[in-house]
Amino acid sequence: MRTKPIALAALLIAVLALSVSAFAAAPKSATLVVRHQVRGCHAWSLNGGPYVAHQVVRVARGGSLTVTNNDLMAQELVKTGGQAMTMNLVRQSHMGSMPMGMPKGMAMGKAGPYTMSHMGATLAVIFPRAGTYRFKLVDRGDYVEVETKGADNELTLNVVVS
Ligand SMILES: [Cu+2]
Repeated sequence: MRTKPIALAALLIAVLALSVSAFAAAPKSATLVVRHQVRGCHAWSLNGGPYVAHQVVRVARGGSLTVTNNDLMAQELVKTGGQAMTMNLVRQSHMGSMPMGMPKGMAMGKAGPYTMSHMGATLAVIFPRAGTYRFKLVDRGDYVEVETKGADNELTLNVVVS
């Protein structure tokens, strides 16, 4: 049987679609930066984008997300859904020599070992499995008294790993 031109066209479209999806593969890494602001106290930016309260991040399986805390308070990234992944504090060396001492409101009993507890503290999260992961950022206490306007933002994050 002779292949009809329409079938060839469909095949061509399928091949094109495949190559397009290959180009659109999830990136190997992403970067979030947390900053302090008067309204809402804090917000975060994905890969240099706008500062907002909720972020959706896409990374490839085995990829990593780096979170840097430039807020005026300690912050802890807490997982609220999804499979196991690994966290590592990659910049926490100022911990012992932090001039302002431990954050005033920081409850060490509550704060986990991966709390980013100084300005510039950076956390690396690695996602070995595909799926959707949910996180929230939990305020673990100000380094100094901070005045803000309005209710504090609740920072939330979905990471889609494919
Ligand atoms: Cu803040």
